[in-house]
Amino acid sequence: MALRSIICIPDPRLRLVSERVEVVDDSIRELMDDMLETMYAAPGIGLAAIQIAEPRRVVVIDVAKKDDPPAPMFFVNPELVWASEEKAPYEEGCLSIPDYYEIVERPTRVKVRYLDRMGAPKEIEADGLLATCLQHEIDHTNGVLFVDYLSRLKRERVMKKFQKAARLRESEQA
Ligand code: GNR
Ligand code: NI
Repeated sequence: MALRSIICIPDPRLRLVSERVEVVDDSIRELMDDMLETMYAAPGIGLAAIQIAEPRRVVVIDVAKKDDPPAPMFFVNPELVWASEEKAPYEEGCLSIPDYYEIVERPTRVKVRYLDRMGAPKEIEADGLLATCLQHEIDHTNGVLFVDYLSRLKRERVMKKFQKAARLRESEQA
Protein backbone atom coordinates (compact mmCIF):
# COMPACT_ATOMS: atom_id res chain seq x y z
CA MET A 1 0.00 0.00 0.00
CA ALA A 2 1.12 3.53 -0.62
CA LEU A 3 0.16 6.89 0.73
CA ARG A 4 -0.78 9.18 -2.13
CA SER A 5 -1.17 12.94 -2.20
CA ILE A 6 -4.64 14.46 -2.37
CA ILE A 7 -5.26 17.15 -4.97
CA CYS A 8 -7.18 20.27 -3.94
CA ILE A 9 -9.18 23.02 -5.58
CA PRO A 10 -8.50 24.87 -7.85
CA ASP A 11 -6.86 21.81 -9.51
CA PRO A 12 -8.90 21.44 -12.74
CA ARG A 13 -8.64 17.63 -12.60
CA LEU A 14 -11.30 17.67 -9.87
CA ARG A 15 -13.75 18.70 -12.63
CA LEU A 16 -13.08 15.66 -14.83
CA VAL A 17 -15.76 13.05 -15.41
CA SER A 18 -13.93 9.88 -14.37
CA GLU A 19 -13.78 6.82 -16.64
CA ARG A 20 -15.72 3.63 -15.96
CA VAL A 21 -13.68 0.62 -14.89
CA GLU A 22 -14.04 -2.24 -17.37
CA VAL A 23 -12.39 -4.99 -15.31
CA VAL A 24 -11.90 -5.06 -11.53
CA ASP A 25 -8.40 -6.55 -11.45
CA ASP A 26 -5.43 -6.45 -9.07
CA SER A 27 -4.41 -3.00 -10.29
CA ILE A 28 -7.83 -1.64 -9.31
CA ARG A 29 -7.63 -3.40 -5.92
CA GLU A 30 -4.17 -1.86 -5.43
CA LEU A 31 -5.61 1.56 -6.28
CA MET A 32 -8.40 0.99 -3.72
CA ASP A 33 -5.85 0.00 -1.05
CA ASP A 34 -3.81 3.15 -1.72
CA MET A 35 -7.00 5.21 -1.53
CA LEU A 36 -7.98 3.60 1.78
CA GLU A 37 -4.56 4.25 3.30
CA THR A 38 -4.65 7.85 2.07
CA MET A 39 -8.20 8.34 3.40
CA TYR A 40 -7.38 6.93 6.86
CA ALA A 41 -4.24 9.07 7.09
CA ALA A 42 -6.04 12.28 6.14
CA PRO A 43 -8.30 11.37 8.05
CA GLY A 44 -11.56 11.19 6.12
CA ILE A 45 -14.65 8.99 5.78
CA GLY A 46 -14.64 8.71 1.99
CA LEU A 47 -12.37 9.18 -1.02
CA ALA A 48 -12.88 9.15 -4.78
CA ALA A 49 -9.98 8.12 -7.05
CA ILE A 50 -9.87 11.53 -8.78
CA GLN A 51 -8.83 13.02 -5.43
CA ILE A 52 -5.51 11.19 -5.87
CA ALA A 53 -5.44 12.27 -9.53
CA GLU A 54 -6.73 8.93 -10.91
CA PRO A 55 -9.72 9.68 -13.13
CA ARG A 56 -11.39 6.31 -12.55
CA ARG A 57 -14.87 5.61 -11.14
CA VAL A 58 -13.60 4.11 -7.88
CA VAL A 59 -14.68 5.10 -4.35
CA VAL A 60 -13.73 3.96 -0.85
CA ILE A 61 -15.75 4.75 2.28
CA ASP A 62 -15.50 3.96 5.99
CA VAL A 63 -18.16 5.54 8.18
CA ALA A 64 -17.47 3.39 11.27
CA LYS A 65 -17.49 5.34 14.54
CA LYS A 66 -14.04 6.00 15.92
CA ASP A 67 -14.29 3.46 18.75
CA ASP A 68 -15.63 0.73 16.45
CA PRO A 69 -13.40 -1.52 14.32
CA PRO A 70 -12.59 -0.26 10.80
CA ALA A 71 -15.27 -1.08 8.22
CA PRO A 72 -13.88 -0.25 4.75
CA MET A 73 -16.29 -0.30 1.81
CA PHE A 74 -15.27 -0.43 -1.86
CA PHE A 75 -17.33 0.82 -4.80
CA VAL A 76 -16.45 0.50 -8.49
CA ASN A 77 -18.62 2.36 -11.05
CA PRO A 78 -21.10 3.47 -8.35
CA GLU A 79 -24.41 4.72 -9.76
CA LEU A 80 -27.31 6.37 -7.96
CA VAL A 81 -30.37 4.36 -9.00
CA TRP A 82 -32.85 5.88 -6.52
CA ALA A 83 -32.98 8.78 -4.08
CA SER A 84 -35.69 9.62 -1.54
CA GLU A 85 -37.83 12.73 -1.95
CA GLU A 86 -37.07 13.49 1.67
CA LYS A 87 -33.95 15.57 2.15
CA ALA A 88 -31.95 16.56 5.20
CA PRO A 89 -29.17 19.07 5.90
CA TYR A 90 -25.72 17.83 6.86
CA GLU A 91 -22.50 19.75 7.42
CA GLU A 92 -20.09 18.53 4.73
CA GLY A 93 -16.38 18.85 4.27
CA CYS A 94 -14.04 17.64 1.54
CA LEU A 95 -10.41 16.59 1.65
CA SER A 96 -9.94 18.48 -1.63
CA ILE A 97 -11.28 21.70 0.00
CA PRO A 98 -9.38 21.61 3.32
CA ASP A 99 -10.82 23.29 6.43
CA TYR A 100 -14.05 24.40 4.80
CA TYR A 101 -17.42 23.15 6.04
CA GLU A 102 -20.93 24.06 4.96
CA ILE A 103 -24.39 22.62 5.28
CA VAL A 104 -25.71 20.81 2.20
CA GLU A 105 -29.20 19.34 1.73
CA ARG A 106 -29.36 15.95 0.07
CA PRO A 107 -31.79 13.02 -0.15
CA THR A 108 -31.74 11.11 3.15
CA ARG A 109 -31.94 7.64 1.56
CA VAL A 110 -30.40 6.33 -1.66
CA LYS A 111 -29.97 3.12 -3.60
CA VAL A 112 -26.60 2.66 -5.30
CA ARG A 113 -25.58 0.06 -7.88
CA TYR A 114 -21.87 -0.79 -8.09
CA LEU A 115 -19.25 -3.50 -8.52
CA ASP A 116 -17.62 -4.80 -5.35
CA ARG A 117 -13.90 -5.46 -4.74
CA MET A 118 -14.13 -8.73 -6.68
CA GLY A 119 -16.08 -7.20 -9.57
CA ALA A 120 -19.45 -8.68 -8.56
CA PRO A 121 -22.52 -6.49 -9.23
CA LYS A 122 -24.17 -5.28 -6.01
CA GLU A 123 -26.80 -2.87 -4.77
CA ILE A 124 -26.88 -1.10 -1.44
CA GLU A 125 -29.61 0.91 0.23
CA ALA A 126 -28.17 3.51 2.55
CA ASP A 127 -29.35 6.22 4.92
CA GLY A 128 -27.71 8.63 7.34
CA LEU A 129 -24.03 9.44 6.97
CA LEU A 130 -23.40 6.62 4.48
CA ALA A 131 -26.11 8.01 2.16
CA THR A 132 -24.56 11.48 2.35
CA CYS A 133 -21.05 10.15 1.78
CA LEU A 134 -22.08 7.96 -1.18
CA GLN A 135 -23.67 10.97 -2.88
CA HIS A 136 -20.62 13.16 -2.15
CA GLU A 137 -18.28 10.53 -3.64
CA ILE A 138 -20.44 9.75 -6.69
CA ASP A 139 -20.46 13.50 -7.33
CA HIS A 140 -16.62 13.45 -7.36
CA THR A 141 -16.67 10.75 -10.08
CA ASN A 142 -18.72 13.24 -12.14
CA GLY A 143 -16.54 16.27 -11.42
CA VAL A 144 -19.04 17.75 -8.96
CA LEU A 145 -18.00 19.26 -5.61
CA PHE A 146 -20.20 19.95 -2.57
CA VAL A 147 -19.60 23.69 -2.96
CA ASP A 148 -21.59 23.44 -6.22
CA TYR A 149 -24.73 23.17 -4.05
CA LEU A 150 -24.01 26.40 -2.17
CA SER A 151 -25.06 29.91 -3.15
CA ARG A 152 -22.94 31.47 -5.89
CA LEU A 153 -21.61 33.97 -3.36
CA LYS A 154 -20.37 31.28 -0.97
CA ARG A 155 -18.96 29.12 -3.77
CA GLU A 156 -17.09 31.97 -5.43
CA ARG A 157 -15.77 33.15 -2.09
CA VAL A 158 -14.22 29.76 -1.26
CA MET A 159 -12.96 29.15 -4.84
CA LYS A 160 -11.27 32.57 -4.86
CA LYS A 161 -9.66 31.96 -1.48
CA PHE A 162 -8.09 28.72 -2.72
CA GLN A 163 -7.10 30.29 -6.08
CA LYS A 164 -5.30 33.05 -4.24
CA ALA A 165 -3.50 30.58 -1.95
CA ALA A 166 -2.42 28.54 -5.02
CA ARG A 167 -1.08 31.66 -6.78
CA LEU A 168 0.85 32.62 -3.66
CA ARG A 169 2.44 29.14 -3.46
CA GLU A 170 3.41 29.40 -7.14
CA SER A 171 5.03 32.81 -6.73
CA GLU A 172 6.97 31.60 -3.69
CA GLN A 173 8.30 28.67 -5.70
CA ALA A 174 9.43 30.86 -8.60
O1 GNR B 1 -14.03 13.05 5.21
C1 GNR B 1 -15.05 13.50 4.70
N1 GNR B 1 -16.09 13.85 5.49
C2 GNR B 1 -17.35 14.16 4.99
C3 GNR B 1 -18.27 14.76 5.86
C4 GNR B 1 -19.53 15.07 5.42
C5 GNR B 1 -19.90 14.79 4.13
C6 GNR B 1 -19.01 14.21 3.26
C7 GNR B 1 -17.74 13.89 3.69
S1 GNR B 1 -16.62 13.13 2.60
C8 GNR B 1 -15.11 13.72 3.24
C9 GNR B 1 -13.95 13.11 2.50
C10 GNR B 1 -13.97 13.53 1.05
O2 GNR B 1 -13.63 14.59 0.65
N2 GNR B 1 -14.46 12.65 0.20
O3 GNR B 1 -14.56 12.97 -1.10
NI1 NI C 1 -14.78 15.14 -1.16
